[in-house]
Amino acid sequence: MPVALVTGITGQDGSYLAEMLLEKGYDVVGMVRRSSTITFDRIEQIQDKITIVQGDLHDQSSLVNVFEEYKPDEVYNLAAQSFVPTSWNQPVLTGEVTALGVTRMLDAMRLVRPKARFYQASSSEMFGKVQEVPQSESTPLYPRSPYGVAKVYGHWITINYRESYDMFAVSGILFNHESPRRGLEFVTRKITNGVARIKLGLDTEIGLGNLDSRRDWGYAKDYVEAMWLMLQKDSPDDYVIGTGETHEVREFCEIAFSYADLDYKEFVKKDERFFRPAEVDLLVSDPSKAKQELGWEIKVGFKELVEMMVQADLDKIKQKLGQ
Ligand code: NAP
Ligand code: F7E
Repeated sequence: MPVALVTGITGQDGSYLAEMLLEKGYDVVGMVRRSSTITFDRIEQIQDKITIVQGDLHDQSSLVNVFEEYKPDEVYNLAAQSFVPTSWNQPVLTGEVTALGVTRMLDAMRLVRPKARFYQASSSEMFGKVQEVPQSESTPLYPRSPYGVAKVYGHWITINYRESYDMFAVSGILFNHESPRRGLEFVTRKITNGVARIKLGLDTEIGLGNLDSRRDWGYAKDYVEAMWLMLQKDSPDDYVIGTGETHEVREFCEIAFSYADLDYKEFVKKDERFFRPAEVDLLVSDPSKAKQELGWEIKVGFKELVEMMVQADLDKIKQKLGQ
């Protein structure tokens, strides 16, 4: 059985990717960092089917050890400090993990498993102040946060290792993708969880920042399929992955609240704390290369995604309340 190493397996994408790889017959090795409390909520259901190994993107020797011990055929580098606002408060940590962490992974692979295939989780945040609409693989990069800057580094070091050492190393430039497993601080899950809490009488409002910004939101489960497809190609290349549609945060609110028969205008309050020092106003992908070369397309559309997330939060909270 081929062996896949997944960093960031406890995160949203890592959990969906691991499930998909198990279905495809891989031995899945998930790298987790040590913490005083276990953060395995998203992988509870597959814990006995995967191998969990400790390692940290800060620590080179831990990465080399993982490569030596498990000899992966495919490596999915999903671990990162991934929350944009935190990147202004912790810019150096963000650079260490989200930028230099990629080099540590690539270098461990170069030394131990140079023939393995490497996937880097690049991001539409690299387009930032967009230079072109829609954004494709050739759109110039203009990041607007320390997170975006760190991802640009990770993106280019992946290309550099491919070109310098002839390694099979690729980047997926993924636009925002969400799910019921999304972290609670990201705007989509903050809204859907808030709607469920308001509907069930636990809260009376949600404080949000910029409702005007526009994002290209898709379903995370569709996006992990694209990661795998990129590593099955004959030759390595980078791909934009998104829906090709863009929606305002306000529109997300409208659909989420109306699914619960509520009017968002009554419950969404402006909160200055959630505005950013520099904003990414508009993201919209051109995923035509992925469609043509990978045969990849979304299965879940925007409205279905929003409603799925609200319903999942309603179910989760009702279960907790014993309803
Ligand atoms: P996520 O839910 O925030 O997961 C991040 C993962 O990284 C977690 O498993 C976390 O572990 C791990 N991690 C953080 N610091 C680490 C370190 N120093 N060493 C080892 N592991 C560490 O992120 P996601 O939404 O699944 O995204 C996956 C990747 O895709 C990230 O690189 C993200 O930047 C990128 N991306 C995401 C999107 C999106 O819309 N979701 C779009 C484009 C790119 P803990 O559980 O211990 O915190
Ligand atoms: O913000 C606005 C905020 O934090 C989306 C990460 O996965 O996708 C994600 O980054 C928009 C922004 O995601 C609130 O100003 C308004 O314009 O959900 P978000 P993000 O910053 O787009 C990219 C592709 C990644 O790579 C990242 O890892 O929503 N917004 N009010 C708010 N955002 C938050 N978080 N909270 C608010 O209250």
